[in-house]
Amino acid sequence: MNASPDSPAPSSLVQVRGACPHDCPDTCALLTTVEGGVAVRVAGNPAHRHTDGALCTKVSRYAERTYHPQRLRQPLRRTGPKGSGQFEPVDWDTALDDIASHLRAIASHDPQAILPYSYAGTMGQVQGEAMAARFFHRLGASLLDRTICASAGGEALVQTLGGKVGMKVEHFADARLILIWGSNSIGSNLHFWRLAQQAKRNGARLVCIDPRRTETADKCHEHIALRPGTDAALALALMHELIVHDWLDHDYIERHTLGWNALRERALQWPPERAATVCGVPAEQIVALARDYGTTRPAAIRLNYGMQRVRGGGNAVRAIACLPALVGAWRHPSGGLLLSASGQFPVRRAALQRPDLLAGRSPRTINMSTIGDDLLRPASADFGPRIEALVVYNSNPVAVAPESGKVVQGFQREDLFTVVLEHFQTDTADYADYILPATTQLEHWDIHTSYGHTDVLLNRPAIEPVGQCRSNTDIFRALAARLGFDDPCFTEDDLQLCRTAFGDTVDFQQLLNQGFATLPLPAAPFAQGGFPTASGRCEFYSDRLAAQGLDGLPDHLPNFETPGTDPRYPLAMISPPARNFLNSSFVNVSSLRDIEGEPLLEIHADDAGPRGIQDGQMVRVFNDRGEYRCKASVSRRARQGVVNGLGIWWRKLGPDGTNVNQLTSQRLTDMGRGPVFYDCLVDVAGLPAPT
Ligand SMILES: Nc1nc2c(c(=O)[nH]1)N[C@H]1C(S)=C(S)[C@@H](COP(=O)(O)OP(=O)(O)OC[C@H]3O[C@@H](n4cnc5c(=O)[nH]c(N)nc54)[C@H](O)[C@@H]3O)O[C@H]1N2
Ligand SMILES: Nc1nc2c(c(=O)[nH]1)N[C@H]1C(S)=C(S)[C@@H](COP(=O)(O)OP(=O)(O)OC[C@H]3O[C@@H](n4cnc5c(=O)[nH]c(N)nc54)[C@H](O)[C@@H]3O)O[C@H]1N2
Ligand SMILES: [Mo]
Repeated sequence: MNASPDSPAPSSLVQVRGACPHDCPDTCALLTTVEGGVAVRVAGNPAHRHTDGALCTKVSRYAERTYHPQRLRQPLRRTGPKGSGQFEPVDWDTALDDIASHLRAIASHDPQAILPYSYAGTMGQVQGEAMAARFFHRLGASLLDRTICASAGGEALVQTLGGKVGMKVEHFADARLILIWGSNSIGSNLHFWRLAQQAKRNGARLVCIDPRRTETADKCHEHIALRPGTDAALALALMHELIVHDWLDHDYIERHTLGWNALRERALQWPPERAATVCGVPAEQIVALARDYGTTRPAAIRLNYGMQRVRGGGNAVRAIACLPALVGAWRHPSGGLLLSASGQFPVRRAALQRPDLLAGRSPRTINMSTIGDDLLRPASADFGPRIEALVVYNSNPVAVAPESGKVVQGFQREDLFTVVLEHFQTDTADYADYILPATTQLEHWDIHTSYGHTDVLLNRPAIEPVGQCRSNTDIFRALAARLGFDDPCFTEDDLQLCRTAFGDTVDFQQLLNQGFATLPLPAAPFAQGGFPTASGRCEFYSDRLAAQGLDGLPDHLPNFETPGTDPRYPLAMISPPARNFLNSSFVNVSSLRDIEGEPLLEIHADDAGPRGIQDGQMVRVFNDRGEYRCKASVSRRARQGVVNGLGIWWRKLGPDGTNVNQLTSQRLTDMGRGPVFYDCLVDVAGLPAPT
């Protein structure tokens, strides 16, 4: 069976090149084996250097997910009360006609009462915000501020380096020191971890900076288990040591940075002993890390998003992003920092999303991270109209948005008209008036950027849509036709949209032939400075932040909810993802759920002991926002004073119909208006064993 990619073989066995659609820095190249029209195997494409033929456990189960017995196969209309999950099948015309007439009626008085709600269920440029954005722009619907994941760190990076730019990931393999900062690479960035291991084999030292003793921390030479939300204090103390020991690259600082004197003054206020108290780690560990960082060349930082989900998340990312310039690490291809590479891709967003269809209207913007409060808000001069209709695609807000008690209350409103485009009847779909069955990545075209490498990937459909499923684009085209939107852009097909995404900047023929194309980028992007900031320098001090009334220099901002400030809730809770789930995706795939077992709260023996909590006991985790029940794991993965509520379970698959977001708050980060999932105080109590 020697099938060649994309071409039928005699046995009707074909291999189709694709791209993993999931929200993960790795964006793998896929090779799907199709036999008689059925996808029998989804594997990594060995021809793609970064994927190297290997997939994570989750996505190697993508065929199981695609043909899952509970996959939605036809449109459904609600028959029971909101949230009851009772639906009846209807045909597409009935569903689309009725949805169009509801939207038309609302738009006739104020289209801003309609809100799209989407995130990165697929990261595709086409099935994400292309036809959907055109549709909502033409309608004049409210705009959505897509903040739920990365906006604090993203904004911080823009304010410091000038964009979501940084090291090329492949060069990590040649670094001598790698700080893995706020990331569980083995769980969430596996293909980077491969490079880090290569570096380790070549003698590099790996340091993991994370409150949780993750699988990644286990495999690094050192683990710095700081308290959540204290990363800026650590970074400032590292700067203090770089200054007092003169481990600085004065020439680089002089030529390529802005605000050095001011930053120097700030950092000198952070001796290691002060940071040690804030971070809850020994001062000697900070001093030793500073020595390593100041004296090892090349030194690379793999920053990720885990550390920005707190009040001061933007400031923390800014403080860390200053470090490579101080030691001149950028001079070397294997020195510097990588948080996100997404700013490197020349995506033609305006051509895809067509904001010109707003035709001079400027609708209000709703922040997706405060959807709980916003659904409950009445009309007012400040807020504008009450939200009357919600169209959800590529997201599961009832499970993933903070303070789910409020989110559920909002979705429960009988006067809210909700449409959900989905693969499965998720927690969110339970609250829909209509559920529309959507295609998966095996069934549609798409084109992909990445935030962890710098290749463009094309995804070809491998199989026909399952059941009556239709792609997101197709559904929005059909709604546009019903609403009489006659701009020719509403009839473009998905392959045209794939071509539009990059225009001439990427060789589309190469994408068709090979499935991926590498962006031509320099090896050491800032070796000679040239940061994409207004000043062309790495901006330690930011005029733009100062003009917004913020501190122009990075500083440590304590969490909103700092342990010790409320005696009722002495424990800090973070809620990073369980390794075998992808946010709330895959929770319903049995083979993966079986590995995770059940919702867990990791707790340190010193915190479990006084509460009488035994390993494996059911516990109640609670604060003023709510209560969540799960199983305690008395574990060395938790540091003292911090509990880890692994996410993100479907509420309805948890023991009490809630998940960890029942406890998280809707407060926002210092920059980027992002959520503060890991800035959350709780207490925990054991529950009696069921008799
Ligand atoms: N398997 C798997 N992979 C995923 C995902 C998933 O759900 N599952 N999600 C994907 C998505 S949407 C994203 S955005 C990326 C995220 O990618 P990462 O940001 O790398 O996410 P995590 O691996 O969860 O790493 C976050 C780590 O930060 C730690 N952390 C929490 N608070 C702090 C803090 O205050 N300071 C520091 N230094 N560390 C802290 C957590 O314990 C956790 O280990 O991963 C993607 N990949
Ligand atoms: N407590 C806590 N909460 C968190 C986080 C945390 O660490 N802790 N992490 C946060 C982060 S980083 C993120 S990114 C968000 C993630 O939030 P979401 O982006 O909502 O991610 P998922 O939960 O994976 O839900 C995506 C949904 O999109 C659907 N989908 C996938 N592809 C398609 C498609 O082609 N068409 C349609 N119509 N649907 C599709 C999937 O079936 C899935 O149900 O959650 C955030 N919430
Ligand atoms: Mo995310």
